[in-house]
Amino acid sequence: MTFETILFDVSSGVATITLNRPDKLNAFIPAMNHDVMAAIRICTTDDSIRAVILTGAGRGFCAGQDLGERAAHFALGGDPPDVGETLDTLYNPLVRAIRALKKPVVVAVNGVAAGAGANLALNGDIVIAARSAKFIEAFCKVGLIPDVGGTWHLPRLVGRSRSLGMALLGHPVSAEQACEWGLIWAVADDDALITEATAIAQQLAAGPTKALGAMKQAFNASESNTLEAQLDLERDTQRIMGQSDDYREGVTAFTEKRKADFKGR
Ligand code: T3D
Repeated sequence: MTFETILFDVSSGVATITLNRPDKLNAFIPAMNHDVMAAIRICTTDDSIRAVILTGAGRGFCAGQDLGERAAHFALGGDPPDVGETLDTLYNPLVRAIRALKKPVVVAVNGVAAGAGANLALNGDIVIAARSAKFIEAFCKVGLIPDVGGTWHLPRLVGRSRSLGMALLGHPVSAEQACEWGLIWAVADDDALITEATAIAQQLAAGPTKALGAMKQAFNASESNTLEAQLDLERDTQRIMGQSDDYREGVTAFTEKRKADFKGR
């Protein structure tokens, strides 16, 4: 399948989605929302894909919504757009799809991540950023609030004071600062980012896919569950995992002192 605004490649069980509007720092136009959504659908249904990388082409990861499109609309005397509708139809489905995908998503933040671009990145399961990358909650500069899950993820990841500081001031946060705060998993040298992200994704793609997907679901559920409810969920999920081929293989490989050969079943 070919796309207009992204690159999509599958190799050794890893699908790589590359946002591809480098001249605009990969800012989102509706076609890009649709393309990313279609790529995630493929990742959902294709059993040969067992991990996903999301990254950007050129020097930026993603500069959020394409403001050029909005500016052109205002310049023509257009009525204010229904931005809520944009979120409902274009961005929120992406957040839901990434979180619901029962395969790990590695986000490789190759450069600046601003506005919706920053918050899209935070929906990844493992976020690794190039040392030169920065995260900007740019919404305050255009009279909006953080969206694409930002008001949900930020306080959970870095606490109220840091998330409000980022949102109210819109200051760039460096990759190293982001990592120190716990906003992201790791920082890589710029020229090593894709190699390191690919190594992580390949490790994940060779893992027990059902268990990794179930881990995502369990951690998602923990965000709103009581401990009692979570203990029940762990029991029920573990009961299912215990029936998987990969559990049998993992235990057998341990006793045979060899590396497990997980098939994702
Ligand atoms: O529908 C809705 O509106 C709701 C959804 C809203 C979600 C949002 O994302 S709101 C926030 C939108 N994003 C921003 O406010 C960020 C805007 N961009 C910037 O502040 C800066 O570009 C950056 C800090 C990200 C990077 O700065 P810098 O100096 O490294 O690059 P630059 O020169 O500003 O940008 C390079 C090019 O990309 C430039 O194009 P040109 O002049 O060379 O033709 C610039 O206009 C373009 N670009 C960057 N961001 C956007 C963009 N074009 C359209 N939309 C953008 N968001």
